[in-house]
This record gives sequence, C-alpha cells and structure tokens, in this order.
Amino acid sequence: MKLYYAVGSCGLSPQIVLREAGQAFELVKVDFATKTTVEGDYLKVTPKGFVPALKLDDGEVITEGAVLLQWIADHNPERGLLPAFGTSERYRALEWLNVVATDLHKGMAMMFSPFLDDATKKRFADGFLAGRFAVIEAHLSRHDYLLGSEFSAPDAYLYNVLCWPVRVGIDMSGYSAIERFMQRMDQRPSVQTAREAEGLPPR
Ligand SMILES: N[C@@H](CCC(=O)N[C@@H](CS)C(=O)NCC(=O)O)C(=O)O
Repeated sequence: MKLYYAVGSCGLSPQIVLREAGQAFELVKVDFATKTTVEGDYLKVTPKGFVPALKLDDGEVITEGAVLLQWIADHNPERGLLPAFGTSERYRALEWLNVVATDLHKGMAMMFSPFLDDATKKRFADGFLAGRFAVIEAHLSRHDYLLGSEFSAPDAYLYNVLCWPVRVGIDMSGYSAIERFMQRMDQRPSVQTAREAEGLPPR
C-alpha cells in the first residue's frame, strides 16, 4: 500500500495512524506545484490532486484524510484505533474527526490561503479559530486524549492540524492543555517516526 503525502501537510496523520496500526506501507511524496510524484502524474492517482491518498494493494485509491483514518482503523481492529461500529463511543470519535476536518483543518487552511490578506486572516483567527481552540482546550484540560485516557485516530488528526498555528504566527501560549496534549503526542514513537520520515524536525 502507498500513502501519498506532502511535507508538513495533512498527510502526517494517516502516516501516524498507519504506524500505530503496524501496517506496512510506502511513502510517495507529492509536489504540489507540479502535481507530480516520482511515479509521474499525481492527478492519475486522484483527480482531486490533494493529499493524502492511500493506494491499496489492489489499486483502489482512498482519499479524504478522515476517511483514510477510518479505513486504517477498521482494517486493524485489534489496535483499538477507533471504537467498534455502532457503539456510542464510535459516534463520539466521528464527531471529533468531523470537528478536526471541518472546523480546524479547513479553518487553518484559510490561514495559508493566497486569496486572503493578512488583516482578514487575523480577524478570522481571532474571531473563528480562537473559539474552536477554546473548545479543544476545555476538553483536553479534562482528558489526556480526545476520547478520554487512550489515544485514538482523531488524536493524530488533531495533532497534525495543531502543528500549523505556529507556522502562520498564531500565538498558542494561552492554551496549556493543548500544549500538554502536543507534548504527549510528541512522545509517541509513531509520531516521532512519521515526522522523521517526512524530514520534519522534532516539534
Ligand atoms: N478534503 C481533503 C482536503 C485535503 C487538503 O486540503 N490537502 C491539502 C494539504 S493539507 C493539499 O493537498 N493541498 C494541495 C494544493 O493545495 O495544491 C481532505 O480532508 O483530505
């Protein structure tokens, strides 16, 4: 199986979860500017042209980070990366995946957007993102991980997205529970190996 990624992008979380699952995979780097990889045209892998994408051994390609995380967790159930189908805990996990995907991931994407000026980005960070961070901060001040005391797939996605504020000048020093969560995640061998594999320095 192959994971298509770009350095420092939202491809980090499926890589972390693949490693947590003990799943063998190959990393293929995508050049955003040219939409190519060492294999050639990335648009032939996924016409959307976004990372991450997971190409299974039978050639099927799965896209959308939150969906990749579910695929990996569901195909390695013994690793407990997501609660079992149909349980209320499963829906809690899906809620968090959705919060990270739609509020945080896409919210942070605005901060990298070439279509918005700096003043607009600052208003958005103060007016929207700060509120989302406050919700996460309150939750993590009561729990080590999103689902409670144990790591699960949504934590990898949250970690991935929360590596970005510093890159766009958002001051996170007021969020001590978030920082403790980030440090907890930094200690996980899956995170350390995934960062190294992308060529990212320790956070
Ligand atoms: N809806 C997609 C969005 C993925 C996405 O935004 N990927 C970004 C990197 S974090 C990307 O591939 N950007 C490439 C580009 O903008 O050319 C998902 O959740 O996986």
